[in-house]
Formats: sequence, C-alpha cells, structure tokens
Amino acid sequence: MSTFSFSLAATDGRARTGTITTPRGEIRTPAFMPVGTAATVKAMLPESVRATGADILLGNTYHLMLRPTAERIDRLGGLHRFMNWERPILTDSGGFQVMSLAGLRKLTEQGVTFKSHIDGSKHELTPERSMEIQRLLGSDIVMCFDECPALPAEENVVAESMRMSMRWAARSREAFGDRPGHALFGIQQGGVTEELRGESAEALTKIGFDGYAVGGLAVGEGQEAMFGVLDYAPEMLPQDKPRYLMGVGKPDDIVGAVARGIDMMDCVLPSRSGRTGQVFTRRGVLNIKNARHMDDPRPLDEACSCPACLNYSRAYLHHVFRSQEIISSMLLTWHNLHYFQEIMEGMRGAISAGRFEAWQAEFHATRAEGDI
Ligand code: PRF
Ligand code: ZN
Repeated sequence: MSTFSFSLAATDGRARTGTITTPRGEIRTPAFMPVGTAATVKAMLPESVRATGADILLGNTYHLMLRPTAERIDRLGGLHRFMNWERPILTDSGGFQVMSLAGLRKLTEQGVTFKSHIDGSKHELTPERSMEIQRLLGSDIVMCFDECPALPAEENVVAESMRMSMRWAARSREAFGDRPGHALFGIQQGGVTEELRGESAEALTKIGFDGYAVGGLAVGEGQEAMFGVLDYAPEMLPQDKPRYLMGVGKPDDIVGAVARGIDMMDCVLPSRSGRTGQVFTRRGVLNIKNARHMDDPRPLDEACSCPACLNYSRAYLHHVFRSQEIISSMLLTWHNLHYFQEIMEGMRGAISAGRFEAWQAEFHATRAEGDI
C-alpha cells in the first residue's frame, strides 16, 4: 500500500534535496507550492500550473469552508476532482487566514469564532473542526490548527500564543487520527525568540508529525530577522521529516530559506503579482505597466521558455495589461510561476551536484546586473 514518506537524496551545507512520496504522486524538494486558495490558481488551468513544474498546490480551509463549503466539495468527490488537480494538495488549517481576513474575531482556548469576510455570517474553527474540514476536502497534507501573532509582539504574548498552538497541535493530532496516505504537519511558532522556538519544536516532536512547518515568520519582522530565526529553527526539527516555511516569499527569501534547511514553501506572490503587473525575472523585478515597455519588442526574459516569453513582446504584454485584458493575468502569472519553479529546479540540481554555494552566487550576481 502506498503511504506518505520523505527521503533525502543529497545535502549541501544545510540545504537539502529529496522526494516526498504520496499516493497522488511525488513532490520534489525543495518544492514551491502555488496557492490555489479558492480551488483555483487564479488565471491558470491546472494543466498549465503543472506545465510550470508544480508537483503540489496549496488550498485554504478558511476560504473553502465559507464557499462552496467543505461538505459540498465532499459530496462532489473531493477537492482534487472538484478543481481538476489530481496531484497532491496541502491545505492550510484556517487560523492564520481568519486572523488576516475575517471580520470580528473571538479567540479562546476552544478555538476561534469569526464573521465571514464574504457575507458576515458567523462561523467557528477549532482544531477538531479544521481537521474535519481538511478531511472532507481530501487534503493530502493537512496542517495543524494554530495561531500566528503578528510581529512585533511582546515576548510573553508570543509565548502564550505559542503554548496554545502547541495544545491545539496535540488536539489536531488526536482529531486527525490514523489516515494512511495522508500526512499531518505540525507548525512551530515562537516568534523571533530562540528559546520559544526550541520549546515549540520540542512540544511538536514529542507529539510526532509527518512533517514540520516553521510558522509565524514573514509577518512583519523583515528578511534579516526572518533569516536570523531560520539560522537555528529548522535544525530544531527532525532531520528525517520535511520542513515547510509557510507563506514565503520573494525569490531571494526562498533561496535563503533553502540554504538554511527548508524543503517546502508557498506564496501568493508569483500568482498575485501576475495580476498586478509585477514580473519576476532572473535580472530582478519589472512592472509591465511602466510606459518604458510600450515599444519594446523584447520578451520579458530572453532566457525564459514560458509561453509569455516565447510568443509575446513586452509591448504586447504592456498593451494587454493597460487594456485590462484577461490574457494579461494569464500570461504574467504563467511566467512568474514558471520562473519560481525554475529557481526550485535550479536549486535541486545544484544541491544534488554539491554546487549550491556557486549557484547562489550566480543567482545574486545575475540579479545585481540591473537593466531589466
Ligand atoms: N500558520 C499557518 N499558516 C500560515 C502561517 C502560520 O504561521 C504563516 C506565517 N507566515 C503563513 N501561513 N497556519
Ligand atoms: Zn517567461
């Protein structure tokens, strides 16, 4: 019977490359997970997302429980069939999205009650309900229900929040039960305090999970502070399980995280930016809205093999963006996702070959050249 497993193929410094095996397919790590919040990676067909090189998508408990509801998705055969993505799906547990999106929230030991950002209706999420929703969705990698305080925050506030998340992690583990082929990941919290990160890692390891996320980062602390935490936090977690940095990030955040021992990441940045005209390239960021692209016959990136770069000029992409044509979101999202996956592919190859340091030097040098 196929179950969930992780095997490391090579390490280079603290960076790792390997494979997560699930009944729905393999996930090559380090992995970037495009965000498919509302059962779609916006502006992309699932087969196009796959063509960019994605092995796994992220879905959201919070959005799907409100609309179209987990029960409806279950009746329709689960999230994979519903959205026509047969490969692995990781779902976030909802608490983080409640805190950033919902109206009027009340947090207790039991869980959180909140009002929907869509219609103001009242809902409750607890560790038990989050596990039930993620099971109804058919998620392959289920995340523990946690709380993530915005930074900066007082250390005792961060400590109490982390300890509650650890009690919720134990309840999540209990409610998840034993589901062969499906994984449950714990989420480390503890802000930017090393002792709290250590306490959290110890609590999670004691409970025992199939993988471990580093949560509570990229919430206002800045890259330097985030890297400061990543200098010690991943090593507090079990070597033989995948480590997932939640909600990160820009290309240089991703590279820095992998250099510090992270195996998986997700971020809305490539897809959201695709809809706002922000384009990520090897040479840095450009905004297609800028008038300087109006007469430019060149592609976004001469070295990119995505459909936007193979077949369209910057002038065309500028035109369709300015005209608010739907193809603008489609092409720019495709390019951004392709570029993020190309970074992951490059890192996997470099780690395998034991030349990750040289790869990083080239990554940073190319971006410093300017003139994009
Ligand atoms: N917890 C959960 N989801 C998250 C985060 C977290 O801490 C973050 C923090 N960057 C993003 N998404 N459950
Ligand atoms: Zn491209």
